[in-house]
Amino acid sequence: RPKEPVFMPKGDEKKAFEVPADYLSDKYKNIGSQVTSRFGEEASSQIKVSRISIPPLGEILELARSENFSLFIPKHRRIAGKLIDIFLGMRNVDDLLAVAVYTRDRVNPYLFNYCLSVAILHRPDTQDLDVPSIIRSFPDKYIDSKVFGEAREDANVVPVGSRVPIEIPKDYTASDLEEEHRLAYFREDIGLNLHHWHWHLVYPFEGTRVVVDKNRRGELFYYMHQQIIARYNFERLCNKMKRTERFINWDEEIKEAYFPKLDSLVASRAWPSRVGNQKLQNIRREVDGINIDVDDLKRWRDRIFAAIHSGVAQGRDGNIPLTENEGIDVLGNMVEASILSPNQELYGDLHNMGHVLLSYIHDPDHRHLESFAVIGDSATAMRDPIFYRWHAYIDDMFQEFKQALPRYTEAQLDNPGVTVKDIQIETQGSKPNTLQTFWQQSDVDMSRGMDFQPRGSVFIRFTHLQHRPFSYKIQVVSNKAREGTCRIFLSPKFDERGNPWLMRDQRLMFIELDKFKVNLKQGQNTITRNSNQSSVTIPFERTYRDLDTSRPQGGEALAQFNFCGCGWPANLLIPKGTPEGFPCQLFVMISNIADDQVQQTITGECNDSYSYCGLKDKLYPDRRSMGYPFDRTPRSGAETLQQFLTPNMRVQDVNLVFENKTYRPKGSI
Ligand code: CUO
Repeated sequence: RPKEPVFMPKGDEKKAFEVPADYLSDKYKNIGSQVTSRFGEEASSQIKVSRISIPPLGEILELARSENFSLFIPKHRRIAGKLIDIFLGMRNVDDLLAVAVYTRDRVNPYLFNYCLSVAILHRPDTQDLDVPSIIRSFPDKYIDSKVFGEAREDANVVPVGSRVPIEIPKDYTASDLEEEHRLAYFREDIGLNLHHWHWHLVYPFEGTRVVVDKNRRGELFYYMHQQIIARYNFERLCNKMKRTERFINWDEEIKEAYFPKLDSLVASRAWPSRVGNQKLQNIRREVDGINIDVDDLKRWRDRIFAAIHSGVAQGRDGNIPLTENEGIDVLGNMVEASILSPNQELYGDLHNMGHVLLSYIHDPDHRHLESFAVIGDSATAMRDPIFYRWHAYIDDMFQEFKQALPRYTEAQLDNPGVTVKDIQIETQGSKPNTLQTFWQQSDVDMSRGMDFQPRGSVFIRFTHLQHRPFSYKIQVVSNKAREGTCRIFLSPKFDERGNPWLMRDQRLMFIELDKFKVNLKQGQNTITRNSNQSSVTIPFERTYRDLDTSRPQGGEALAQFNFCGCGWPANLLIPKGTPEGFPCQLFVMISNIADDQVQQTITGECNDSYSYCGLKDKLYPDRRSMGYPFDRTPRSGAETLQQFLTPNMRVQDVNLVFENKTYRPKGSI
């Protein structure tokens, strides 16, 4: 069994809680003293938990401790909302600790972990507490189930100093006979799935308004997932595959299969697989409180398209126009759907319920007593190829709206007086304008998520994509001293047939690499920027590490640190490329600061992955529509990228070379 999540600062494993006797769950009541002494022996100090009157848990207890938990299931969401409210409603940290200790042994462990994480992220008095990385609490959501047997063996037989990392093979979920398996390195990247889990933790779609109502969250839902699709399609092209097909016909068989080979340690069950050629079915699952038809999805879809085409949403209390700049935010909340949807009775819960229908495709009426598949959990959803087909469909709805917007005029793109003269990528040991990728192995300690004696570190070693660090060197001439925003994107140069793109298609292929403010002086300027400064990514260590090992000190910094577990994993900043070199186009633009700038003070150190994750408790720090300048259909006459360019933009051909070699880990995390 996994050790259940314990929210204690790391390094404090020697501390024990002194718990009021009646807090112990029934299971432990009669053996309370033995339980206490088992863990108490190791403890150097005790934390006294106060005895408070615990609010009734009611429905929260209906999700058994051994079941799986998914935010996409309305009943689970509802009870999560209740538990979050209980945690948020506690008067102070002592009371929060008391109720957390009380609930920990009673409620479902995944539910508990999620709700307490949300509460810690949002309570003003817990900003100096760490949220442990989910990979340490529940490694079973990320790692081949075989590993745990080996780990248990190691922990029992091999002394701590002599353990060698347990290696997860790079190809364990399928063979090369399955074409989709070429993308497994991306879909199953641990950091990528951690990012997605973290994003949804930071932007929940249900709960009290304080937790949900964040600046431009609907638009960010659209943009972050649009970029996932663009990046996935980029990787597909690198692997000589065409772009992913939208899952548009919901009566058609789904050809993609997926066998996750993950075991839920909490539920003691394997995550269900999906064989090829399954069809969506109506769901009747009393146990989960889900009664939903494929036709429900179709009705919601049609109503959403009606809103897009009329430019107006029917709100609960009157019409809401889908305006040029804010319409996408309304639409994001409507499609997802979040509680900020203008009218959930009418527009339903399309995207979330799509996840649900897909996740129960193998047992729609619960006759086999099976739980949901990986697509039903934000921690695991990105592993399955169907995730991308579903989100390609969702993105297409957003693009339908974007296409109807007025096109950017040259004046809205240009920055008069600013000319980008030259761009160069410099990678150590490579020719100019070459990006270099390769396989790298890393070791991560899994012992926190496993409860067996004797303890001690148990490392797993996994293989992931990586790129050599590089820098951009950008030459800009300005006719006066000014500020500007430098926006950097990358796109494949050719489509899957090897033809140059039309701009209306290529605009959807641009992946954001970086965005930052520049101070230009009058005349010639050289801007140098390193790849590890990207506004898209977080450093590799932060994705995996328990956030306390190298953390900055002080409450403010820590709060930022928790939030910034959200961020694209740095190892996937650059797509894989090909051994012979994959031709790409690097796009750089210096936009006019007058239309970019958001007036606010940004404090704290961790504001380094705002492109996909925003800033904690702040406005999204770029006033333009997310994805600018590629979020709209190009103006007429700009059929190709070259024709699209204004003087403040420039494109450079870049060669993306993959070295098929695996580098051993330098150190462990
Ligand atoms: Cu992130 Cu569908 O929204 O998984």
